[in-house]
Amino acid sequence: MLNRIDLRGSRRDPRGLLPRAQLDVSVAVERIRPVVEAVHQHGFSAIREATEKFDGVTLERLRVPAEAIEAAAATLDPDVRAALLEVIKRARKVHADQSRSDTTTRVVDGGTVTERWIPVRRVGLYVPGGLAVYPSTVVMNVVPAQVAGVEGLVVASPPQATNGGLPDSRVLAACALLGVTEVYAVGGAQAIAMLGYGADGVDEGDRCEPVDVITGPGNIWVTAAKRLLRGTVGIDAEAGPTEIAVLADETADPRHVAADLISQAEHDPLAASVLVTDSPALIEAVEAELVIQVAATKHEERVRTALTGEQSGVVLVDDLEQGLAVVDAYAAEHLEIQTRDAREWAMRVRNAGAIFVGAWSPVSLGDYAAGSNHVLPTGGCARHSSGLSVQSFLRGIHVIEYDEAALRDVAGHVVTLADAEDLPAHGDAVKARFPSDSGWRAGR
Ligand code: HSO
Ligand code: ZN
Repeated sequence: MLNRIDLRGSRRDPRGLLPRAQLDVSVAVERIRPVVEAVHQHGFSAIREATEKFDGVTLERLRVPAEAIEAAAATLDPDVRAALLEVIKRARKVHADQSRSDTTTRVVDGGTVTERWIPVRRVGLYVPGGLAVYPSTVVMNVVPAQVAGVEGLVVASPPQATNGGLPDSRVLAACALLGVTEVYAVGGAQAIAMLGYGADGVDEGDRCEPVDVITGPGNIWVTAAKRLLRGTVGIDAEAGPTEIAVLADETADPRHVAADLISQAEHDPLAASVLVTDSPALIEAVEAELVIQVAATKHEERVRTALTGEQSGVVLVDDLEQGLAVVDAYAAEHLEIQTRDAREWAMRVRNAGAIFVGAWSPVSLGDYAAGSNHVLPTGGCARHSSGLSVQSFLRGIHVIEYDEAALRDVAGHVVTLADAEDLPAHGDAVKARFPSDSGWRAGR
């Protein structure tokens, strides 16, 4: 079922040889530019028009009424409620440990640099609709923002024709459980534009103030809109279709490997499932399992499309050393290590959104209940970006405070460097404070 790539004996850089869909966000950016511009200029009427066109819903107002959020919480299935409360608890535990405290460095006597960590004032969290509904994503976005101390938390999620034009009721219930009351029934590029520029709805209480940061996953239109708005607002890493890579040796259980590959393929026909192994026997066993398990899975068609797509495949390597180089080059959103001495191999990985170690830590655990965050960099962005965390919602500000003696002490170096850069006015700004002093060079 999976494409096969045999890298045994190859010494080439594996980067260009691995399966990965070529998603061209820049084409999507041009397609959604008119929508974003229309929302910027016309606000509600443009949002309404786009929502009619893309979601088949006629919006009466932007904001979801408080009663609708409360009603969603009240009618939530008790098992789903219990599960959400447990995962909120676990996520809070992990994210609380990411809190930053201010640090003050005494550089010299009378000279300090303090780093203050200040939360972003207002954040827009995008929760996708589409093929599935994602109350878990509400948790993964809201928890780190709350731990960071963000005051204004806003959720936007597409309206569902099947829910009276409101976002999915499980998404609304998750908002209620987390104490989020500002929710907008807007999806797609129009939601990102609304969050970035703000928009007036039908009355006083229906206004969306612009946010400072937008986070959360979404389809290619959402990603394109985030790229367009970047700069106007901060955004988290661009999210593409979900990915799982499994680094496995002959000790891995093929039933588990197959199930895990299928689990992420379930998200999207464009999802990527990649197995990297040094064991031809494991490949055959996993393929046999895939035949059985794919036929029995609920979203068979979507899963089959994802697994047989160019973005998925199995990579055969000489040994785990080469396998490690391959998974590092791939930089998967999710990487499972199903090998002997899994923890040791995991410790050597440099590039991955999140790493799942050993037989008992499947990606599905992290998707919901490990306490870790599931908003992770895709498409190789794990080489340079991290998943969502408390840090995503904080800014570190340096506060510099020197007294007269400490400034005088270093003034010569400032003047020297200012002269070296041919920016003498920089040096003059220091000299002006010491009019009776002269001979500002060489450390004086
Ligand atoms: N695997 C997805 C997250 C998710 N899975 C939500 C299920 N629900 C991206 O990390
Ligand atoms: Zn998932």
